[in-house]
Amino acid sequence: MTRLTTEDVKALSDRLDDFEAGLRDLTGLGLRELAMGTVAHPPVCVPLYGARVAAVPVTSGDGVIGGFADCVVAILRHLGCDAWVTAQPDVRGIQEAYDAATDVLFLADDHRFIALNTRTARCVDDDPATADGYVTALEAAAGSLLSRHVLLLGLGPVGRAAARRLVSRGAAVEVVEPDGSRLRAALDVGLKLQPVTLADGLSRCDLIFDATPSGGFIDAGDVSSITIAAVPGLPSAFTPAAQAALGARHIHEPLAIGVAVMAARALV
Ligand code: 2YC
Ligand code: MG
Repeated sequence: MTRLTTEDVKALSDRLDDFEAGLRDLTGLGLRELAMGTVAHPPVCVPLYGARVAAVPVTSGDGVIGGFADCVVAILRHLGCDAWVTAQPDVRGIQEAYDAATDVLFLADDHRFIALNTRTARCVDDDPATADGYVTALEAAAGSLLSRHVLLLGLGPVGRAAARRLVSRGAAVEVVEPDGSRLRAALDVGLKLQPVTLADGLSRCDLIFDATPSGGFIDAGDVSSITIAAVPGLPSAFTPAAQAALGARHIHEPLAIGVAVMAARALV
């Protein structure tokens, strides 16, 4: 999992509206609709408006990322939640949130980013939420994934969740994963995936899902006017030239889609 920087989260807080406008142009969905369309098919109405949600800073490990909890709250308020950052971090912050009759807590350490519903005791993890949300965006942009070839890059926690979701949405998934043990693990659990080389995959697939922590290895010459890329991976696999060629068809940001799906999944 790539550790976000203060620059990453600040940039997102500043461009949340622009990102959502581009997403809506490409997919017809705003963050709320995308989140609801991810937690249920057909989409259900989730009580996001006015939900009391607290982001609790966590100081363990590499410590607090400046602006991280504020960015989570900015996304939640964008969804209509009554959200705030607790004054205290860690356990004091959790206690503060409970004393304030909070519905959902968001907190992250170096290993996990979760949302906890204080009433239903539901615990939602960021990795599958991010993966599923980006598959929803790719499907909405493409119209359908039924029998469409999708090139999946990476079988880490987000990539594995995306593989499950892509297969469940009817896609023919071609995968690039240099780590043989990760590839075998995915195939052993019966996931219908076609291992390919990057070159073969790029030559056959117009739909690409980047779930890798590595960046800048797909250039403008590898994409076309019909390529659509869902890129939760940080940094993006696409070079700046490729990103420019893709424009809004390069769906990429560090937190918004994951947090939106986590909130909907925690409150549904
Ligand atoms: O500010 C804080 O509370 C820190 N403890 C937060 C650490 C988050 C570490 N994880 C990441 O940077 C992200 C995840 C949110 C998703 C991918 N990497
Ligand atoms: Mg990447």
